[in-house]
Amino acid sequence: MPKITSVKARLIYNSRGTKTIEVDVTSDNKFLGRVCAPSGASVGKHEVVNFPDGDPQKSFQFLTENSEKFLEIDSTDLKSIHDTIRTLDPNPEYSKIGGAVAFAVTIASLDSAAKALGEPLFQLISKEKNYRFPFPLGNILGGGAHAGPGTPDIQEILICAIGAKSIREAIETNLSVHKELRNVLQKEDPSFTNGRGDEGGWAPKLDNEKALELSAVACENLGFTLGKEVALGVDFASSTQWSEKNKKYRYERGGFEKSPEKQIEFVSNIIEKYKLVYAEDAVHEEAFEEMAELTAKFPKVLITGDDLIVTNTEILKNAIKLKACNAAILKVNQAGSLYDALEFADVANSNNIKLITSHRSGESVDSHIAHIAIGTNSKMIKVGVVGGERTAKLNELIRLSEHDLICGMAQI
Ligand code: 2PG
Ligand code: MG
Repeated sequence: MPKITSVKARLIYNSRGTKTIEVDVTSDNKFLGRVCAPSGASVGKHEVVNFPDGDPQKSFQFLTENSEKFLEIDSTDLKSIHDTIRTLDPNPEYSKIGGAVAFAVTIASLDSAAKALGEPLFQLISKEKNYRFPFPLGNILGGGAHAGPGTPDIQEILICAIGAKSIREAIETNLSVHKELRNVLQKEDPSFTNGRGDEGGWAPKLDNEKALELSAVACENLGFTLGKEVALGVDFASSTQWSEKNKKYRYERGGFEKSPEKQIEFVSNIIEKYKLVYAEDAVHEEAFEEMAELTAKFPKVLITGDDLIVTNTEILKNAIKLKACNAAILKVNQAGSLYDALEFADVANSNNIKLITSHRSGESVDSHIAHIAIGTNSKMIKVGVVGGERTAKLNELIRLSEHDLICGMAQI
């Protein structure tokens, strides 16, 4: 079995130009696994700590001082690597070492192991040996915490080529809708600058309703029927709007407020009108009962928890008990280590909760989440449509289509 012979950290920059940590794990002095930690802008309250006191330098220093603790560990042995991190930092929130380090060290170790064994990473991650491609779920229009003033309050309008028969067709369809949406936006507003949000979705000066309407027009212009070849999804990221003090959702850009009951009505109308296949964080991160109401009302829509569940196994178990969602986002860095995230995936998969492996808004050109999505049996991969750090993941999926181990698209 391959043995870890070195662990080295460095500080580099993510797609937002913010400092982050990259970790190199080498096995047998020659097999390099390299992983850069991503970071979110709309961060869930119960996510682990990304960096101690928000400072990447502290993570860098801590890992550099303790790097020899990982030497000689079998790099395929995710549990031992996780346990070593846990010995260094037993805090559930990874507040000493930083979740970013737990993320990078565990994935880089497996990446290095995959190279040593000559096997793709997804195979090392997977328990079942039944591989399928997740449907790419791509941000075509951004607002909220991912774009500037004048853009919609809703964080993301997403496209998913639900009728695609291959991963390439799914990617090309998403690209065509993203492109057509630019034409539609330019027609609507000739002064539109083609500006884009953090994840590559267009960032026009539009209200929520108009943004959804024009996204639907782009699909229709290409001859697609919503709900057939393609479907729209929305990440409402509702915690951004929620005011705990006023017990209301405040849509500052739209200039209106909604009570929790009205929020359900607002979201339900959007789901029905635009035939959404996917609705993420439609209510705020602690509104499990309201999520349960939506899950019961829309059994065919992926009612998804992101900030609500934060890739936390205990929170997921509670959500399952309350029937608060039928789908969950998997972001490894919300949980910390890959070991934590795979434990989460197991619970989700054995309870019929559909997984959506996701990027963060601050990303690197790493493509490991393509493997993590396949290895965790995710039905979708939320990854953006354009932008180097987004296409890196999509292009890896295309490379993986050369493997005859993966049999077709997932069943949503
Ligand atoms: C989200 C993510 C990714 P962030 O809210 O789902 O789209 O955004 O990484 O900013 O949390
Ligand atoms: Mg989200």
